Amino acid sequence: MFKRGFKMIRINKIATAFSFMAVMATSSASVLAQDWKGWNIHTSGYPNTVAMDDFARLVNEKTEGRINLKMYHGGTMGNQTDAIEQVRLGALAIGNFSLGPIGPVAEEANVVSLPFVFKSVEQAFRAMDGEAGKRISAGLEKKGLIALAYHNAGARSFYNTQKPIHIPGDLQGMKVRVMNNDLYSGMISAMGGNPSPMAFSEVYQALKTNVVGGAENNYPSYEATGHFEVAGFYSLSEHLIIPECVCINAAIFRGLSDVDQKAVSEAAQESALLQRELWAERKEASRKKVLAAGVKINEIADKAAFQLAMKPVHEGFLTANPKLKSLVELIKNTQ
Ligand code: GTR
Repeated sequence: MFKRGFKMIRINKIATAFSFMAVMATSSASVLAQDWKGWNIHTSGYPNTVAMDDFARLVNEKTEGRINLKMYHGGTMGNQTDAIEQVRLGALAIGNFSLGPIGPVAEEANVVSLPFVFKSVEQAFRAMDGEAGKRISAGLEKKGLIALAYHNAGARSFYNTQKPIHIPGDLQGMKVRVMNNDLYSGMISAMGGNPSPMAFSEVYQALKTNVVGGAENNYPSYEATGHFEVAGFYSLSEHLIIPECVCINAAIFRGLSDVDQKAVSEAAQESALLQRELWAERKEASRKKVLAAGVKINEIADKAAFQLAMKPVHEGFLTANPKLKSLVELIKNTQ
């Protein structure tokens, strides 16, 4: 009796020990495993979409399953301005954002939204990979966002439903959709147009129903959204070169172990290389597709006239943000 009782106690103890271990295993797994949500505005097949899916796969692989990132593409988790706030708050962990709509919340990032501040896409990346990029990333971090990597979004040009644009005056009286950032509204006003800030998802209908007469974007976005079907004049002003970031909520990133921080950073860097490769291909494919669809593309012989028209925009910005002067100079002086 005594012996059996003793055995029972031992069995019970062992069983308790096992269930304790099981609980520990599950709870430590749930402490370690994190489920992240990621935001992306673009649809299937777009360079950023492919690269962000690759990023999610690499994050999972490199953290050995400790982090699962689920990407929500096509802006299904809300418009970009709202999504930036969601990532800053940590409701979404990651966003693939244009620095354009981030500018109003992180002043250093806003310098890239000064029209013609970069000389070319190549020079923009040299600046972003150097000291200027560091200062912009530090500015983002102060606002709760860590830029893990930068994507290429080429150069943006004007397109509209009516005519080729050759000189700034051609935009006189035209209602032009812009992203949410006062610099872009100022840019259109300085050319005599009427700026209309609007979410990306609304632009197709707005062009189709003549709510706006024009908009501006790079070739891949102009093509992927179908805007070329309803606005058939694309004029190569290349007035804005806006890098895009793979941005993570700063607190979430800082909460990771050193090993996982490294894994997530590497995943972003690697997938950004893929994005830049795919970008080059897509830019050409999109150009060909819109041409074949009958879009009238025109070069702009005198870009200096557009640059001159942007002088008050630059001056107004620097008067309001004198401490950003050195960053603007740093960008302009990048070879
Ligand atoms: C695209 C960019 C998007 C979004 C969009 C827009 O080129 O990749 O993030 O900013 O332009 O015009 O709203």
